[in-house]
Amino acid sequence: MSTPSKPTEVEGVKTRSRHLRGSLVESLADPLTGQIAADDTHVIKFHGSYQQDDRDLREERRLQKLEPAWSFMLRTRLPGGIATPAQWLLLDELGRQFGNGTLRLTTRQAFQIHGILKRDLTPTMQGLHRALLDTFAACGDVNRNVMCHPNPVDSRVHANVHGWAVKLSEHLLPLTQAYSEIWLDGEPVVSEVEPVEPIYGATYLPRKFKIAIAVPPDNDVDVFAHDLGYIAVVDDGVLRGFNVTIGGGMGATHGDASTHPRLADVIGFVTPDQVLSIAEHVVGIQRDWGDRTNRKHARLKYTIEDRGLDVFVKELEQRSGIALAPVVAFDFVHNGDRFGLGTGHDGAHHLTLHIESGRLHARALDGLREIAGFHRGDFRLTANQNLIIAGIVDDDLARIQAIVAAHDLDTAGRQRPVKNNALACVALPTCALAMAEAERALPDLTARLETLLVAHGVPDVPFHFRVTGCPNGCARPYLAEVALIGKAPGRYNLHVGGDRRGQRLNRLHTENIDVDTVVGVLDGLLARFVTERSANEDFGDWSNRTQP
Ligand code: SRM
Ligand code: SF4
Repeated sequence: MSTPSKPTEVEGVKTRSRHLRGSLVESLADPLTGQIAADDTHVIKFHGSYQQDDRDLREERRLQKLEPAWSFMLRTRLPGGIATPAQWLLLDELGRQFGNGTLRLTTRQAFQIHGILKRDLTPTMQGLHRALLDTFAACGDVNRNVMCHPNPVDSRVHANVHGWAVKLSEHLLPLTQAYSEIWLDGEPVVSEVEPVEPIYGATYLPRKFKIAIAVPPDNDVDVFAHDLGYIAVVDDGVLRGFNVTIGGGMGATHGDASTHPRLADVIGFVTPDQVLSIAEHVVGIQRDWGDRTNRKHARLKYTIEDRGLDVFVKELEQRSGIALAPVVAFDFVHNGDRFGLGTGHDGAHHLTLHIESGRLHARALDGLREIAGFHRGDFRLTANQNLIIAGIVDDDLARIQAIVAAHDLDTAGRQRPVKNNALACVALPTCALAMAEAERALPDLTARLETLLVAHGVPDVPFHFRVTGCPNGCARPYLAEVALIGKAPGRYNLHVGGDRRGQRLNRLHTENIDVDTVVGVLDGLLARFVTERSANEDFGDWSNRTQP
């Protein structure tokens, strides 16, 4: 007789954590080490931070018998990725003062500050709070940052849709006071009676949970990669409601066939007043049905596969009391960003800047700080690690453009069809899970692939290229036309065959190859592509059609 599986260790940590407090206060106060207690490394994720060590220095410090170079990454909760100039200035200041001097724009429209020492975590959190920013629930087994198409074109629709991203984020925020207690005022807000978490319960979710809202024809948020998605249905500038998607996810583990990326299913249409209830009950079902015995099998996508989509949807309708209406037809044309200057329906200007891998170094930060000093609109992070300076008034346009040019802020290049659409996850040196380089390898990789395009006479053919340092999928690589997925130092799995709308998963083409071999294999594929492609056929479509 098989014994029932036990809950994972992390479930125990959550149970013991007293609603996400753990022993963080004691860990932060311990001056003898730069790290925190083992249990707290799980608890602190719910507060938006990861303990990391600089992997470039790991071996050297081991030889010197020093503890690893511990530091913390902080990730903001920023629904829809919108920051005011005041918030920008503060993020810039905190990144320079307490971080490693860079800011990182993520694939989920958040800011990350890397390299914060333990003793600087509290002042950084308090600094963010001064700008009305927080990092609560940006990580951990809860609903994360809610993504939303930044829609620089139609501000009426954007304001409405973005409002739903904010409401979803607030509605699904844990109720524990642990965050303000630990980071903000130090006063235990709750001592005798533990707060009740009506949505999450005492052990929160089995695993992370992600929501995105797309506004067709743009699928820049890659809505099918999320646990829960909403596809806006807009008629003549008016938001009618949303098609609902469930069960998307990217993460996989090399050599474990039971793990895999999955595209979400579109299950029906809801009106705006039903949005929060649907989210709450999808989360509730996952809380009750999700696998708490195996974290690799704990995402909603596996719950749906194990129970069956129909069973899940029936349960959702029953719990929410909402009968989903039939799916409304929708059409996505693109999951990238459109660079350069655009003008919205209200006449405001929006400048979309390409930021390679979302990493802002000193020079770019200097330029953006100058702009934030007088800009009267806002800053919008895209799901493709890029930045929109949005809502520029006529009077400021020339000045902003001059600063952008002076600081080489827009790295979108002419004749850079691979670079412009590429994504790379952070990977080394901060990511503990990286098996290969990603962000640091990207410039060389895109340049080599573009050289190939030129050699084959198709220099203008864009292909969506994504690189990750491991199979967890942080740059949503399984949706790219061409992807490299880290296997070992300098070695990758090559995937081909995704589309440019984020609606098809690519497939493994060649396993465990070095970069020279990657270039060689793509050289061969491009040679065939240029002769075999049908009129205007994309590389992803061609490779999906022709490659096994
Ligand atoms: Fe991610 C873990 C970075 C978006 C799937 N991700 C990590 C960690 C925290 C590593 C760790 O657990 O120790 C990475 C921190 C690296 C660093 O030093 O900053 C990390 N993930 C990122 C970011 C910064 C990548 C980027 O270059 O922008 C993205 C931050 C998003 C944010 O602002 O919240 C990021 N991660 C994603 C996405 C894309 C998305 O959500 O649209 C995915 C795939 C979608 C999904 O969740 O299915 C993703 N990250 C993962 C996974 C695999 C989860 C799974 O279901 O198996 C892990 C590993 C884990 O959770 O155990 C992971
Ligand atoms: Fe780290 Fe892997 Fe995510 Fe890249 S894909 S950031 S290597 S966990």
